[in-house]
Amino acid sequence: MEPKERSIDKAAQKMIAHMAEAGQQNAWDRLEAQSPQCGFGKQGLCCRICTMGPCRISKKAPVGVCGADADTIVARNFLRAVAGGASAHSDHGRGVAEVFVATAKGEAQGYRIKDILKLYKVAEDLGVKTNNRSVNDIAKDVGQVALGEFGKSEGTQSMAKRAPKPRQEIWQKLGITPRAVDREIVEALHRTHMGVDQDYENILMHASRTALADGWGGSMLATELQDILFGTPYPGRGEVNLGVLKEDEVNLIVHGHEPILSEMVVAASQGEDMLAEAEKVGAKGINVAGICCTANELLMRHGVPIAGNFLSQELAIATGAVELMAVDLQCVMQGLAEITKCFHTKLITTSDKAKIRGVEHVSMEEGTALDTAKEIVKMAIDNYKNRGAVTIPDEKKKAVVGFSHESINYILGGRYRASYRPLNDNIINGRIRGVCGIVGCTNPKVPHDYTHVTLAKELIKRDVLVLTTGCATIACSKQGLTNPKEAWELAGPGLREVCEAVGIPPVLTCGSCVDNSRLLVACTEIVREGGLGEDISEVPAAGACLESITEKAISIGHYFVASGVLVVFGEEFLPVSGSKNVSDYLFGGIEKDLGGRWAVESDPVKAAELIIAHIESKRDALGINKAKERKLYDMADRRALSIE
Ligand code: BF8
Ligand code: SF4
Repeated sequence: MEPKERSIDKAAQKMIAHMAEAGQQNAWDRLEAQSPQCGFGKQGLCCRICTMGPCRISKKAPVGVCGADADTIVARNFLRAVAGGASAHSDHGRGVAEVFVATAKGEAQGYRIKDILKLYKVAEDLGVKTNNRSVNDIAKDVGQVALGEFGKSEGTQSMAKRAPKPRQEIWQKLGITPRAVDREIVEALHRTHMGVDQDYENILMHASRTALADGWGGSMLATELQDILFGTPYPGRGEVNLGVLKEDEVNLIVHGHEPILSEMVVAASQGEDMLAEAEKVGAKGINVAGICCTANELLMRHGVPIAGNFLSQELAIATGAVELMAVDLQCVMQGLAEITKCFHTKLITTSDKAKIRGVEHVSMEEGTALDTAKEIVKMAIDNYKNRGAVTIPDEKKKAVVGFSHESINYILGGRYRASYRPLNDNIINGRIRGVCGIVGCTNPKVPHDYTHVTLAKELIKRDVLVLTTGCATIACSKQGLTNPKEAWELAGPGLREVCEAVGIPPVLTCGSCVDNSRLLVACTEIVREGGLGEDISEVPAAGACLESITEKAISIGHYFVASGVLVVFGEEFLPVSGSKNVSDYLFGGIEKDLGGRWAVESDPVKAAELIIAHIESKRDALGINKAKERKLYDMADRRALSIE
């Protein structure tokens, strides 16, 4: 397959060609080696839950050995995927909460509570008293209450109380207000054990509750605590793509998800001592760049450049310019270990939860975080001398990034009247038709970045404001869609007018995948501001991920659906087609219960049509689509108006 068919990103194309010439393998090659892939798995029809199986459902054998039918098996696989995704986000959130508590106690090296205003706000949400108390005392309690949210024995998720009242009532009526995060995940594994829950609707209802525990629990806690600890993002400039790597500096890439590692690496790399060390080896500086969601976290908060998204991780190594790649957890390919063997690049793992066989492990613990980060930076510097030939593609784009709920509020309304009013007003008057979240991964089964970028372009052209997270946000930034001047040209007239007036791009970068919780908060604020319905399901909004890979993406998609939003995935990436009943429920029936639903569409142009039709139908239902043209009165009108 030609590099152009593998990626729309010119930097990626160059590196793919370069790797092919050198006979080096990447994810696209391994996908080819795996083809054809199992058709049962693609449809969700393979069950490996007990050793009477594995069972595969077909016409010849319509039920498994235990009698489980296609509906049960597909629903069970779906729930297990949601539980896997929710566990990843939530364990990340728990990790942050632990560092948060340690910081408040003064036991974490190098960290401090940065956003005190937000600490007060989150304290209120979690029921922590703030009057006459020190910042660290409040933070200690906030961290401990947050930790409790994962495993508490009673009650429901505190953050879920942020949702609009009618939304909370829907969840209560269905009995799916999420309880402790751990409990929902454990129950998901229990229910999907052999011989337990065998009613697909009942299984899917718990999938909704588990996903909600992620969105309004683990992910939201992770985002909020990270903002307090590392700073709430506000708009700033940054650069994105492999061209951010520097020929004459020590390049250190941080890759993964938890900013606990990367924040300290950035801090360590800026120290005078480290810069002096770099000079000693002949480098002009230390260039830290990010890959995947860690990159989003760092760019949003510190303007640290992004080298690429998921499918760029191996390509970055193949430039030969990376002295060290430090990974923590999630979305880290084991293939990295192989490709680093061809270059001088040192790969190190840092999370005790995520080691790679044969790769050096440097354990990152909060008590010694800064020292460990310095050690990592020093390793990168020491490796500079081993660098061989370098091929850095000359591709990078400027981006304006850092759109948290707080910063959107501030930009739209100003410091003294921070509010979503201007956004709501412009949706109501039709300059902006609605809002769409484009989120998630880059899957080698479709051309890298293609669907995210095409969908975003189609939507902004039609005056839909786009909010992005995860690898999708990096894809859009690589094509200039988050650079205001470049992207305004591509926006429809109404959206362009609003964006120019406010000074924002029509595609907003909202952060990493756990930061999808920011989009839940944004939807809630739109409702609270008034004029666009009483519940999230009434807002002209949708979500999409046409290149999804992970269980995390399925959990995210499902918590949006369970919060009342239409979510569109690429067809192959939602493995439920093996059961008509499950598909019918997720694509239709669930809307009656929860107000949101799933849809599948692999073509981004058609997906845009689907999303716009949905947005317009929501506008119709709100009654904001009535033509408001000036009426020219004829004599009959005048007579009707005249008072006799
Ligand atoms: O959490 S978008 S490939 S990097 S899963 Fe992974 Fe998907 Fe990228 Fe971040 Ni999210
Ligand atoms: Fe087969 Fe049932 Fe066991 Fe699944 S649980 S592997 S369908 S026997």
